[in-house]
Amino acid sequence: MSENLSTSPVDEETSSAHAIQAKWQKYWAENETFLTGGDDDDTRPRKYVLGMFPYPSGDMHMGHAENYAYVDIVARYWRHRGFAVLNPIGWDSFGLPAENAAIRQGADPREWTYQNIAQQRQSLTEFGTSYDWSRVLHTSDPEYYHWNQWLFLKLHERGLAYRKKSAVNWCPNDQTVLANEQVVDGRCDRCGAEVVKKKLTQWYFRITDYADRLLDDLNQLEGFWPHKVLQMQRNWIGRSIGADVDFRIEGREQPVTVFSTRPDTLHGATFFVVAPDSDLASELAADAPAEVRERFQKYLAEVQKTTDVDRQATDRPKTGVFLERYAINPVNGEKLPVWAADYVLADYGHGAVMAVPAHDQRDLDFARAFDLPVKVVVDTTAPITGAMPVIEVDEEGVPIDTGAALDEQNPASTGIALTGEGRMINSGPLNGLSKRNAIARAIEQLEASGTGRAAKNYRLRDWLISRQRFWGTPIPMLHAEDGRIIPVPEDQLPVKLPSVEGLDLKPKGSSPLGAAESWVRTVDAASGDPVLRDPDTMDTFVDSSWYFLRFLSPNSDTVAFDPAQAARWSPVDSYIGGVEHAILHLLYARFITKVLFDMGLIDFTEPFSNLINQGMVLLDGAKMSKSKGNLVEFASSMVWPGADVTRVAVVFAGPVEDDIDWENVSTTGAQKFLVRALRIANEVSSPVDVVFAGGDSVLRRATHKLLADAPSLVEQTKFNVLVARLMELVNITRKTIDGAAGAADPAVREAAETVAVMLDLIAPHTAEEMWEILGHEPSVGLVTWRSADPALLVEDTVTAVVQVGGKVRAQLEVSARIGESELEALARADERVIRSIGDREIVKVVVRAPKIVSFVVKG
Ligand code: ANZ
Repeated sequence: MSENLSTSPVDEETSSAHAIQAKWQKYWAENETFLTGGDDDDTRPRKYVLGMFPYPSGDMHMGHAENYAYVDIVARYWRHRGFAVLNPIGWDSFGLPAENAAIRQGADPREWTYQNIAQQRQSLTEFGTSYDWSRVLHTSDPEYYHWNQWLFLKLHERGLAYRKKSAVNWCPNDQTVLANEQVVDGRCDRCGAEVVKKKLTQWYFRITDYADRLLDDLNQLEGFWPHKVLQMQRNWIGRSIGADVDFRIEGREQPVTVFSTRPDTLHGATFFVVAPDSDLASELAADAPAEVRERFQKYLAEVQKTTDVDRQATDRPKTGVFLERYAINPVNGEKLPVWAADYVLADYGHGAVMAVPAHDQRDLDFARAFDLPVKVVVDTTAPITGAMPVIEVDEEGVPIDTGAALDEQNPASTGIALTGEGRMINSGPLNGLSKRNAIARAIEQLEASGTGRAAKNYRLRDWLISRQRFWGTPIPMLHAEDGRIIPVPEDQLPVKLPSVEGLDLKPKGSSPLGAAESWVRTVDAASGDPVLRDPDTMDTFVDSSWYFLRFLSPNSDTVAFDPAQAARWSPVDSYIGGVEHAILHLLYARFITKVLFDMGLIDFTEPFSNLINQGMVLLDGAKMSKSKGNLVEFASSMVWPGADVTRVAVVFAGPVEDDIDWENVSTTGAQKFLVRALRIANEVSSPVDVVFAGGDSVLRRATHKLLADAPSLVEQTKFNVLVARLMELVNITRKTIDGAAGAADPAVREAAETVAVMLDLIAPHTAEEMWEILGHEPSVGLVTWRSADPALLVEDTVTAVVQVGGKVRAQLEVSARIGESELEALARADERVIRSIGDREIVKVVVRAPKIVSFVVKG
C-alpha cells in the first residue's frame, strides 16, 4: 500500500497546513473573493473556464481531484492575467444510480442525491477551489429541468423532437431500454441478462439533420481540441458518400433501394442481402414456401438476441437464409438471389445491400460460406495512371486475358476481397475507367435511367431520449384519448416530478411515473379534455447538453439563459474533463448549440473553444471506480495530507493528458516543497516596499526567466513543468539566503513574491499565507502577474582570452555558462588564433571555461 493510504500522521507540518487551509477558506467565503464580476462597468476582458460538472455518486475520488485541480489552475491563471473569470460549478444530478440506490433502500432518490451533493460541495470547498458559488445549479432542481422541458418544446416546434417506433435494446430483467453503450457482449451491463431487441415507440431528437454541420465544423476545432477526440467524433458521425440504387424484386411492385459506396461495382453484384430484422425481410419471407418461412423465423429469433456490435464483427462465421426470391440488377437485368443475413443491419442505409463479393470482404466471406458466385469487376493489377490501357474483349464484350497476375489474386480462392484502386473490367460501359471515374460515371448512368442517385449516409442515429425511469426530467407532452399528442403550454412549466410516496420505482417495463395516478391524469387546458401525461423521462444527456449556458443566468425564472449574457461570456474558452465524454456528451452539446444558434438565441455554433482532456487516475494499474472498490477518496486525502499537498502531488505527477497511478504519487515530496516555500517567505528580511534592483543576479535572472516562461507553460497546459520550475526557483532562493547576500537581498523578496503569486495556481492556501507573511494584503489570487524584465533575460556573457605560446592573441565574448569543449572549438575557429598558430604543431591545449584557452605550440 502506498504512503497515501496507510499513513495518517498528524505531524506539525500537517496540522499547520490544516490551520492555514481553514483560515484561508474562511477568508475567501467571507469576502466572496471569487465572484465572477465582468458586469457592464467591469472593463476587464473575460474568460469562461469550465470543468465538466460532477455526477453526485457518493464522495469524489482522486480522479475528480485531478480534474478540479486543473480547472482551478486555468481559472486562477486568467484572474492573475487581468481577466474577469467565470468559473462555475453545478451537479449533473438526475440519473440511474440515485434511483437504484433509492430502490435498494426503499428511499427517495432526492435524499441520496442531495446528501451526496452536500458532501461533494464540502470536499470541493476544502480543496480550495475558486468557484463562484453564487451560480450553483443542480439539474434535478425544478428550476433547472423547467428549461430542459422548454428546450424539448422548442425542438418539437422545429420538428426536431418526434416519436417513432423502432427496435431498441431491451433488458428483460431490468425491464428497461438500454443505450448501445450499456450492452456489453450482448448482455445488460448491470444485471448480465441477455439483451433483446424490442420495438417500442419512443421520443427522439433529430440530430441526424445536423450531421453535416456536426462533421464539417470539427475542422474549426482542429488545434484547439485533442486530435483524438475530433477523430472519434468524425468516426461516430461516420459520413459515407455513394449512391442509392433501386432494385426490382420479382413479384413485388415497389423497388427496393440499397445504399452503396461502390456503385462502380454494380456489374459485380452476384446476390442481394436484406437485414433479417427489417420489415422487408418479413414481407419477402411471408410469400416464401412454408419451410423457408420457418427457417427464417428461427433465424430471426436468434438474430434478435445479437447486438449490432457483434453482427458487425468480421471474425464471426457468416449465417443467413435464402428467401427463394430474386432481385433484378438494374444495370444488366441479372437475377440475384435474395438472402436474409445478420451482417446487414436494419437501420443502416436502407437495410439491404447489393452484394459484390469480389470487392467487399463481408460479401466475400458470405459467398464462400454459401457457395455463391464471385465476379471480379475491378482489375487491381492494372495501372491507374497514364494512358488508358487497351482492354481486349471477346465478341460479347467481356475482356479476355485480364492477366495471370489477376488470376493469382482471384478472391474466390484467396479469400481476400480486392478493395484497392484499379481499372474496371466486366462492366460494360464502365470498362477501362479508374475506380474513381467509374463511381462518378455509374452515378450519372443511374440518374439518367432513373434507377439511382447520388446519396450520403451516416453512422449517426437520431438520439433516443425517452427513458422508462423516475429520476429524470418529465417529458412535457400530453396524450389525448383520441391519440392526439399535445405539448404542455410553456406557461405551465415546469411539469414537476410527483412525490415518490406510494410509488414502486422498480423497473417493470414502463415508467414508474405511469402509476402515479393523480400526477398522470390531468386535463388539457385548451380543450378541457382529460389527458394523460407522458410517463417517460429524458435521457440525462439532455440535461448536460446546455448547462454551460444556464450558468450565465442560473437564477432566472423567466428564461433558460439570457442571450445578452451568452454574448458576453460564451462560448466556453476552456472546457476541462475526462476523455470518456469524447463522444456523446460533446456531440449532444454541439448539436443543441447549433439548434440554439438557428433559433437566434446565441451567436456562436461551437460551445467549447478549447477542450482539455486529462488522463485517468489509476490505482495499481486499474481505473479508480466505486465498482472496483479501489477508490482513494477525496475527503480522506484532505484529512491527510491536506489540500495543497494533494494538489501539488497530483499536478506534479505527470503531463495533463497522461494517466497517473496513485501508487506512484509522492505526497512527501510535495509537502517538503511547500514547507520550503513557506520558510523562504518567513525569512525574507527586506522591507515590503524595497526596490527590486541589483541583488543576486543569478536569482534575479531565474525569477525573470520564470516570469517570462510561466504564461506559455500554463496556456499549453504544461502544469507539471510549472511545478518543477517553481521547485527550482525555491531551491535557488534558498541558496541565495544561505549565501553571502542573505535574506536581506531584495532579489530574495522578489523571488519569494513571484513564487507566492504563481503558487496560487496550484497550492492557493500556502500562497495566501506566504503573501501575508511577506507583508501584503490578501488575496494573492487577485494579484496581477508581473512581467519579466527583458534586460534580465539576456544571456550573461564574459570575455575569454586566448593565448598562443603564452601570448594573448584574441579575446572572445562568450556565455558565462559555456562548456570547455565549446570554448576550445570557438578559440580554434578564430581567425587571429589560426593565423598566429600558422603551421606550428599544437602539443597541448589548456582550457579553463569560461575565461581562458591556452595553446602550447612547438616550433
Ligand atoms: C456494394 C459494395 C461493393 C459495397 C464494394 C462496398 C464495397 P460504409 O462505408 O460503412 O458506409 N451496406 C449498406 N447498407 C448496409 C447495411 N444496412 N448493413 C451492412 N452493410 C451495409 O459502408 C457502406 C457499404 O456497406 C455499402 O457499399 C454496402 O456495401 C454496405 F466493393 O455496396 B457496398
